[in-house]
Amino acid sequence: MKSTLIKNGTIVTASDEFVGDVFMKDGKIELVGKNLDVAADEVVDATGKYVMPGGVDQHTHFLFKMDDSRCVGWESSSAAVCGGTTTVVDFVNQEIGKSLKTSVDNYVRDEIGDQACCDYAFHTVVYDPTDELFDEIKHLPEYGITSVKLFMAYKGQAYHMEDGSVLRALQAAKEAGVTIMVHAENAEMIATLQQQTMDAGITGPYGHAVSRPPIVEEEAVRRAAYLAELADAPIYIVHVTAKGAMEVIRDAYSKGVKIFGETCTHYLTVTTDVLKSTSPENGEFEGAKYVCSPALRSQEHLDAMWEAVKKGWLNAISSDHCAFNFEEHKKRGLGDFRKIPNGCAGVENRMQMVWTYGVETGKISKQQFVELCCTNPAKINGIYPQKGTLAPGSDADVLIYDPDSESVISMATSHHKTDYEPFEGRVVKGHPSKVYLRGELVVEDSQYVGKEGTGKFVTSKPYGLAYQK
Ligand code: DUC
Ligand code: ZN
Ligand code: ZN
Repeated sequence: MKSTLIKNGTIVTASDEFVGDVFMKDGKIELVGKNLDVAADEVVDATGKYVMPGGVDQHTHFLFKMDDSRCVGWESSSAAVCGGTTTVVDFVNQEIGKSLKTSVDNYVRDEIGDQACCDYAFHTVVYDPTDELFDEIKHLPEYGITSVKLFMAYKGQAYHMEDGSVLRALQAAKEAGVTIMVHAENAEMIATLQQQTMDAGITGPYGHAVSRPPIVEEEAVRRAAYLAELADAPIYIVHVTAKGAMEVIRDAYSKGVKIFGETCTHYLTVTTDVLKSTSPENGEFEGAKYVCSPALRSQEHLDAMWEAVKKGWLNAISSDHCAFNFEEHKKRGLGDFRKIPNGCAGVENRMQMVWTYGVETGKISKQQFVELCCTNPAKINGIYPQKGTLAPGSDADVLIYDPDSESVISMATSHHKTDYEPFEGRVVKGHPSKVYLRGELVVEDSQYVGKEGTGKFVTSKPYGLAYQK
């Protein structure tokens, strides 16, 4: 395999920033330093650009089903690398009646096949909480998988889990260094509020936010913290959106509970108002484009999320990419917001959005950007330092980011393969000038130039960051 020397870029890691060079060979980073004097097959001038680790997005659903809708799958995985994300940690849903291992094997064969454009690790999602399942959790690291997600939300869906299942999962997981993740919203409160919201005549997309106020998240996060304390096991709260929920995590952690959490791009950059948006073609149903769970919040909560990522109270930013289409999927909820499938595309936009609205505005430093979007997600999922950093021996996953350009997010240029873009019209500063995946150039000027199927499975190791309190 060929060698590449990236010269004179501003190298940014979670702890460093300097003008220097990166030398990569045979898919690995060999040297990072100043004025490297080494022969390479190719020399790339990165003057004026930032050279960073490829992004790690620890929260994507390239397969998610809600009622009869299923989101766009791996055929759109070039979107990840085009946005600077070289590794995703994707959710594999347990097939009812089957083991996690079989579910993963089927997923790799039937859903990924030879389509992966980015590398991938997995979390498994519990659908069938049997004795065998809890036993299998202890063996997951043998398959290179070290995290399991349970949904506390979604009453009536197969994946909704009771507290007892969360507790049993925590108890099993800690025996093997597996990290339990939860989608924390109170399912009972939501179901009741949904009915009341419908009865009050609020049937459109805004009803989604009305029936999922911040307190339903705060309550479930508090319960999750108690469950983790009871099990004396780490717990990771995915997609934190609400100020109160974040404060529960912050305060429980400082009390000694091993509780951690992430937030997502949209919970930092989009307010709940969009659920009320209208358009000539879709009328008040336009807001369905922004239905995701938890619901989008007011500016006060967005500000709290920025403070939390800056201060380290939340330690990662993910996309929660779950790419439902508008015409085929979202429209199933016309007249009843409960039937709008929850989720939006976003894997392509995460790094540009966080850079623009976080780094460019001074809310977070460049080092924090790398920490939140690359390094911490790799550490949480046991794939660091193979992924998430620029260091000798790491995979040569490199993002060369040109900070000077300005562009507008638009469906016309997106790789999500959806029929709308949730961040449509947002102006972003900078773009991926080049992206390397294990030393191979896969993106040039935000365009995919790689070969589908080059993405590979990454083995996660147990006892990730959540165990290292
Ligand atoms: N929330 C979403 O918005 N989409 C996927 C699943 C979830 O919990
Ligand atoms: Zn979720
Ligand atoms: Zn999700």
